[in-house]
Amino acid sequence: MKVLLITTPYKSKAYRVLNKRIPATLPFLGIAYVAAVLEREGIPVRLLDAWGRNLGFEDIRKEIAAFRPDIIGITCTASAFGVSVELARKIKDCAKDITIVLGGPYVSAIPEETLREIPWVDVVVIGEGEHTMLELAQANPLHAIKGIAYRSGGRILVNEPRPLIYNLDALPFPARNFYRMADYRRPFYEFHGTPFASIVTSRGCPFKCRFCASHTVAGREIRLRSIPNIIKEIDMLLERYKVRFISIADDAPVFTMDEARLSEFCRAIKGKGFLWGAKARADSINENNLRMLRDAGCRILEIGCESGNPGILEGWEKGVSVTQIKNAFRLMNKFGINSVAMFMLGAPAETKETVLGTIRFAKELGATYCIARILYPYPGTEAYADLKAQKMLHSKSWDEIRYPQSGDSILVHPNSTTSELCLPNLTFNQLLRLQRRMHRDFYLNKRYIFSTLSRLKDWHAVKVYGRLLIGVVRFWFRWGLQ
Ligand code: B12
Ligand code: SF4
Repeated sequence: MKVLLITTPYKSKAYRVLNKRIPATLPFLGIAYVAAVLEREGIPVRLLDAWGRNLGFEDIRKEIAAFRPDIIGITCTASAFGVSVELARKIKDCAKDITIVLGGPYVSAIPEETLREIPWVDVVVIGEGEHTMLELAQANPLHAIKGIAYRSGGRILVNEPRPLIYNLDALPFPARNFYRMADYRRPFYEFHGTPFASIVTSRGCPFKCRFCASHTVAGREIRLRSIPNIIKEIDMLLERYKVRFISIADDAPVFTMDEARLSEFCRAIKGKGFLWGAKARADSINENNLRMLRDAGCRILEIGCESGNPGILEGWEKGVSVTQIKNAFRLMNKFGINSVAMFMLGAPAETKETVLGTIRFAKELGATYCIARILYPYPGTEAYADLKAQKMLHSKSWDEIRYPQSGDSILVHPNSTTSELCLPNLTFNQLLRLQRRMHRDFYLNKRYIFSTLSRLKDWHAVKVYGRLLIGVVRFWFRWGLQ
């Protein structure tokens, strides 16, 4: 059977405009892994990167008419869900015979509900999709395919789970040949315009942060690729795509916590001449691994700080303290590694005072960038279950949670977060205002501006940073302040 895979396009004009100034961030590797396995097994497959290429339905329709697939698979994260569903409906309207398959973290957590609510979707793939999609494409009987939910005789059936993929080295590299890799450029100004790519070196995270949905696909068991296998992919990226910056997209803890593996990795890439970044937990940062990272070309680390309030941090059960966070940023500054401090506002116990405390905390860290998001209670997470149980999600919010309207990044488009998150001490609009205040206070203060200016070493950097700044300010004024 012929398979067309699609990454979900943006919906709102606002994001498309912003996207012209700030290029697409990271390509979707999950669906590209699915495409790679199908390709290897001889299934006729195409992957249309509607997200990265900013495509609309008309472009997608043309691709369908040209390729005439039997199955269309669409990837689904929470923020893109509404758009994926709408796209699926439009496809079904013009081609009833095509089997529509949804996959990805969001639908993996709610497969039955997805099929119940959305009659034009035929199959939901639960969890890792490579082998499940292959069996669908090989036309195996549905009842025999592990890891799917599907319709049969007016009923919705959920098959037994598909076991996790343990031998990650046995997978082909993601089918980046379907992406216009040149369109993916590093947005941060230090590496702005640098051809870049992302890789995943492991799957699964053993931690149990209550807000995190990673486990809905990857589970809680760490599975590692071998270093030689990773190096082979990196060499290919350097040669074929002339990549100069690599983002390691693994879940935070795995990459920096296993020091022996990290050291093997750092030794293996020395001299290859590319720069890279990764995510890390604050409790995994120490002088020893920062030295290794810096010497091996690591230039930026993303740290999930979540909150500057010890009680809130504890409530998320992240297992990281404010002291460890402060220490991590102090050390990253000492070793000259750029940092992104990621925060999440809107814990059940959040008050105006706790957010203001978090803002002060963020400013003290001396991070290179700060990103504050508002909690999105993803189905499948403890946060979702807790908020539901405590009636902090309005009853009608179920719809909104399943159909967030913007289809864009929650980070920059506040309307894509459910407006039904209903905390005892803060209204949703108050949270939005505090989120804006956090960004404003972090970036528009003398200390930050001075330290940023001192890092602008050439005219190119000034131009790039200026354009980026104008783009963001315009965006916030036109769309962010509704
Ligand atoms: C890199 C990354 C990004 C990148 C790339 C996006 C991407 N989807 O790959 C960028 C920076 C763009 C990004 C953005 C966002 N992300 Co993100 N991201 C990740 C991260 C860290 C790794 C993704 C990855 O490559 N995983 C490895 C691959 C192998 O797994 P996978 O992508 O899940 O794909 C497998 C299955 O899901 C399935 N599958 C996926 N698509 C399809 C399609 C079909 C048809 C089939 C059959 C199967 C299938 O098969 C794949 C192979 O096994 C994950 C965390 C994680 N561990 O997954 C979060 C994660 C996916 N992101 C998340 C979120 C929330 C976002 C944002 C909304 C953040 C924001 N506030 O802006 C945006 C949404 C963007 C969008 N339009 O969808 C959540 C999703 C939660 C949810 N329930 O939806 C995750 C799980 C993190 C978390 N803390 O919970 N993200
Ligand atoms: S937030 Fe990070 S450390 Fe916590 S469970 Fe998710 S991936 Fe693991």
